Amino acid sequence: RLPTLAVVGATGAVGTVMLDILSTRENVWGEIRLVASARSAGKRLTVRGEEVEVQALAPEVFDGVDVAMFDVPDEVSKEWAPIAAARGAVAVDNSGAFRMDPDVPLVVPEVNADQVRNRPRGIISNPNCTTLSMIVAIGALHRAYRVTDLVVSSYQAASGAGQEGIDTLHDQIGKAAADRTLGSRAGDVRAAVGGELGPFPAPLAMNVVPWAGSLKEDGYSSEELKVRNESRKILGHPDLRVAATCVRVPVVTTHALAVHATFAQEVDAAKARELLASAPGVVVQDDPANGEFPTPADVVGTDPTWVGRIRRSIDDPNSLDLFLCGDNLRKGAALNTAQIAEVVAQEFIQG
Ligand code: 11C
Repeated sequence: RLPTLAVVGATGAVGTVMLDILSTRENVWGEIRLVASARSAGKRLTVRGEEVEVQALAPEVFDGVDVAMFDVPDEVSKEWAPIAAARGAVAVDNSGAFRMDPDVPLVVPEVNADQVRNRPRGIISNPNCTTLSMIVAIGALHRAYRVTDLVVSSYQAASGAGQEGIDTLHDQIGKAAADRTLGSRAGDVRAAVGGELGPFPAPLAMNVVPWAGSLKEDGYSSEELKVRNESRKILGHPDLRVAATCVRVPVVTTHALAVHATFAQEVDAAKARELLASAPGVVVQDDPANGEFPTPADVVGTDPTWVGRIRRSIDDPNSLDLFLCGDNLRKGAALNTAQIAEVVAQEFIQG
C-alpha cells in the first residue's frame, strides 16, 4: 500500500521547497497531510497539483501517519518528533535535535542508506545543509581512497538562516544598491543598511561574515562543529580529522565549500574526476580553461552536488583540493529528507 505522509513545517522556507519536490518526484505517497503552527492552520497549499488545507500541529494529526517529515526549529522537533513516533509514524527530522543521538541514524541515501532501518527511537535525522553540500562527493572519494582529514571553508547562503535570512539580504542589497561609492570606507555599508542585521551578526550585503550558528567551545561555531561531527557519523569514521571555518556570503540560496581532503593513499586528479563523475548525485563541472566551474548562481534549483576545481595538492600527493556547490534548500534540506522518506516508504510499498 502507499503510505501516508505528514509534512510538519509545510509553510516554512524548507517546507515550501518540500512541496515542490513532492510534486515533481515519482509519487510514492497515498495521503499527504500538511501541518504547521496554529498561526498557519487553515491556509491552503498546493502539493501534487491539489490544494490541501494546513492542519495545526497536535498529537492527533499523526494518527494513521506512516512517515512524518519535520522541517521545523530544533525545539519543535525535540518535542514533536517523539510524539509522532509514539503514534506509530517514522519521523524524518531535518533539525539538529537528534543528529548526534546514538539511537538515531544520520542518513544521506547515496552514502549510508543502509542506516535507515537502524532506528530504535523511530526517528531518522537529516544532516545540516553545509555537511550535505559536500558529503555525497566526499563519501564517493572516501569509498575509493579512505579519507583521513578534511579542511573545509564554507561560503554559505543567506537562506540557511531561513526566510528571515533571505529577506534581510534582499533588504540590505536594496539599501546598498543606490550608492555606488559604498564599500570604499570602513563602516559605510554598515551605516547604509542601518541596524537591520536580521539573523546575521554583521551586514551581509557587499560583505562576507565569518559566522554561522552559535558560539561553542574553543571559539568554534555550532555550524563548524556540525560539519565535523556529522561528517564523522555519516561516514562511520569517528577518527576523521576535520577543521572547518564557516562563512556567510551574500548569496540567496546554494552553499559552496572549498575542501582540502587528505586520503590514506596517493590520489590522482583525473581518476578522482572520473570517480566523481560516475557517483550518483554528483556532477563534475571542471574546465577552468573555459571558465567552467560550479557557482551558486548556476547551481541553485538543481538537485546534485556539483564539483569543480579538482586538483591534486602540489605539496601532498595524498590530498585533493576541490570546490563544491549544493542547493542548501534542496539536497541540503528538503530533497535529502524526501529521499530518506522514500527509502522508508518502500518498506510499506513492498510490505
Ligand atoms: C545555515 N546550515 O546555513 C545552517 C542552517 O543545523 O539544520 C541549518 C541548521 C541546521 O545557517
